[in-house]
Amino acid sequence: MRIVVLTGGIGGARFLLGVRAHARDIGADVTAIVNVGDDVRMHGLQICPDLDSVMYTLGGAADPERGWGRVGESWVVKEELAKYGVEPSWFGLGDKDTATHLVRTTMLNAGYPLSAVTAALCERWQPGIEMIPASDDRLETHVVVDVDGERKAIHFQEWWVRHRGEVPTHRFVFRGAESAKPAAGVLEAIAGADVVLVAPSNPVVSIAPILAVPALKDAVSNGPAPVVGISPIIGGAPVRGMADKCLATLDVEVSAAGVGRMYGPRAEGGLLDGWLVDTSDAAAQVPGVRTRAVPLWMKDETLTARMVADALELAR
Ligand code: FO1
Repeated sequence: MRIVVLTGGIGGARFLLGVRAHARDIGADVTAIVNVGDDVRMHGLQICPDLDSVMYTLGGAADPERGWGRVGESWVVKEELAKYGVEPSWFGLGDKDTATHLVRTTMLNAGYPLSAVTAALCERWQPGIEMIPASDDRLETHVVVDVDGERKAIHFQEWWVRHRGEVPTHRFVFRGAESAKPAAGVLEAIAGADVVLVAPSNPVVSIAPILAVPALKDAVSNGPAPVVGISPIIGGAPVRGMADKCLATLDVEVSAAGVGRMYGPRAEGGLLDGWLVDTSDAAAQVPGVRTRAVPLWMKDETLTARMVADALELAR
C-alpha cells in the first residue's frame, strides 16, 4: 500500500510519527508532500521550517518543548549576530540548526533543486519515509497586514514570529504559487497512491500553499486515490498553533465542520472524500463528504497510529 500525506507545521510532523508507525505495521510506503510556504531566506541562509520539523521529528532530533528546531540546541550564533546589531533579531537560528541551513544553502547555490537537497539531508536523519517539498520553485506565504498605519504584505514568519499574528490581518498570499510546478516525484507519488491523507495541519498556511500549486491540486482532486482529511480543530479550537487566527481572517468558522466545508467535497472540485473529526465533534456535518468521529488527540505515537488506521478505514 502507498500512502501520500499532505503536511506542514509541527502538528503535521507529529501526525507523520503515527503514519510511519502504522505503515510499518501494515507494510506500507509513505510519501510526505511538505509545505514550503513558510520557507524564508535570512542571513543569507535558506530556512525550510516545515521540512526541518518533519526531518528532525522523524529523525528523533526535534525539541519537544519548543516545538521547532533541534533538541539540546545552543544559541551562540544568535547571540553573536545580536552583538553586531544584525536584523532580523526577532528570528532565532540555533547553532545545530544553522548547520542544516548552511548545507542546504550551499547545495541550492550549487544548483541542486530543493527536493534533491532534502533527500541529501535525510541521508543523515533517516526519517523512514520519503519527504518531498511541494515545489522546487520559490513559493512563499505573505500576509497582508496593517502595521504602523500602513497596509503592506509581510512574510509569514514576520507575521507569526515577530507579531504573533496580533496585527490587523486581511489575507494570505502564496507568492510564486501560480507558476510553481510540483517538485520532482510529487506527481508520481500522487498518481501511484492508494490513499492521500491531509494531515491535521493548519489549513490556511500549511495545506493551502501546497494546494496553491496548480498541477499538484489538479493531481489530488482528479487522481485515483481517495482523499481523507484529519481535522486540526477539536471542540472549536486548534490543537496547537495559529489556525484560529488564520481561519478568522478568511471568515471560516473555527470548527471541524467549518474546516471540512472549506476543503469541500472532491466530487464538487474540492479536496475531500472523507473527513475524520474528534468524538467531541461527532455532530459535524460536511455535505458531500463522509465524516467519522474518533479520538483525535495525538497524545502519543500509538494513539496517532490508531487515528491513521481509522483514516485508512474511512478511505475504503
Ligand atoms: N518560531 C518562533 O516562534 N521563533 C523563532 O525565532 C523561530 C525560529 C525558527 C528557525 C528555524 C525554523 O525551522 C523554525 C523557526 N521557528 C521559530 C518556527 C516557525 O516560525 C514556525 O513555527 C513554523 O514556520 C510554522 O510551521
